[in-house]
Amino acid sequence: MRLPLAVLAPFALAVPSWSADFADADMELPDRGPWAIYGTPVAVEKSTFARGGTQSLRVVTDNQDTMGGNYEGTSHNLGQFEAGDVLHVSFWFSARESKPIVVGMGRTSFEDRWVLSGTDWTAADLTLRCAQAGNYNIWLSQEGSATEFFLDDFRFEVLRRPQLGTAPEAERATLAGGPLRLTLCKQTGALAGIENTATGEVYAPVGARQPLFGLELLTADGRGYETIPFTEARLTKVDATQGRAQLDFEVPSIATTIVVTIAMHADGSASFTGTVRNGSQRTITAFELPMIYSVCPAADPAKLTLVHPYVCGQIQPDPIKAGGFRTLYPGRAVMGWMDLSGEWGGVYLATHDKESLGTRLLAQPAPGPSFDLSLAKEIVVKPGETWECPEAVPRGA
Ligand SMILES: [Ca+2]
Ligand SMILES: [Ca+2]
Repeated sequence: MRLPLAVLAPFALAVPSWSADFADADMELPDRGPWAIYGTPVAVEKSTFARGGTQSLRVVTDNQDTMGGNYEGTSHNLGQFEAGDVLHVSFWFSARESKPIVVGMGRTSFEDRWVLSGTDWTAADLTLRCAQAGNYNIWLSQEGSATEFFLDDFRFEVLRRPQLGTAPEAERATLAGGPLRLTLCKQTGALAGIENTATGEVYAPVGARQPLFGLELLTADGRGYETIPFTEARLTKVDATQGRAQLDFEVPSIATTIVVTIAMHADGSASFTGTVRNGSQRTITAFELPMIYSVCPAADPAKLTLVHPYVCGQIQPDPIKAGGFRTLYPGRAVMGWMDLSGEWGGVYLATHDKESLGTRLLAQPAPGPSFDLSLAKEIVVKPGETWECPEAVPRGA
């Protein structure tokens, strides 16, 4: 059945909450405030050597009597978050003799770790996607030798995992070519259901709207990156048949348009392609398509298996507990695909890219419990330019 072409009034999803609660971010409190001592540093104290205002935080380590390996320094609580929330911390540091510092983020251990170095005041820009619900911290420490460094002007942003609500039944379109059946929300362009009609499994709940794509841009000052979530995109036109859909979006805040085409195939696969037309004054640095969110291709989530592309394909049993992965291909990953399966099969997601652009692959736990899978291309789309996103293929197997 061919659904009629519909021209929609712009319909925006709820705006995500960016929170910035981070006490003493500018280090101007008179005392140490919320900056905790961790391990056995020599000093964690305020200093008048400041990047902004009149104070910074001075951290001195001696690499002696340290706990948990070589680490010691200062830490700051970030707060309570859910699986799938994205924490973005930026700050400035200055380390004596340009010695590296190590930054960790996580709940009770470094779930991600960065080694930073620079001369004079240097900007740092770190992002962690929470793999589990819990209370998160940031630790700032030495690498493996005594050091002295100064910290100032922190900024903390939280991109909560989107809650997009339910697509009204009258606004759903169903796409299928083989056993993979996708449901789309014709109001928002959100994906709203993934099923395998061969096994009768529901991989992602039908009706529950999930994001389809995301963008990343350079900030206005060119020093950092800003994520534009799917919730900022408005669907302006949709044309859906059973085997194919074209969705036209605009992102008013950055004057950019995006066209996503989905084609369904008899083998149970789907092809996602996109066209991004950058009408903003900033450079677009990444385009994420598709986002295959909230999938659980298993009756028992503990029976999930994740095949991810480290080395020759690593098999991760119980990936909800193990935390999944984020990686870059080519890079640490040697293959541009991943596979999440349960008792009877599952979802395979691959990039088909002749240009071999850098591809970020993500498969990480989400509430439910379930998994969020996505592919993102690292690109440079300058103001006024148009870019064609190579094909990405999810398949129900
Ligand atoms: Ca300051
Ligand atoms: Ca020490």
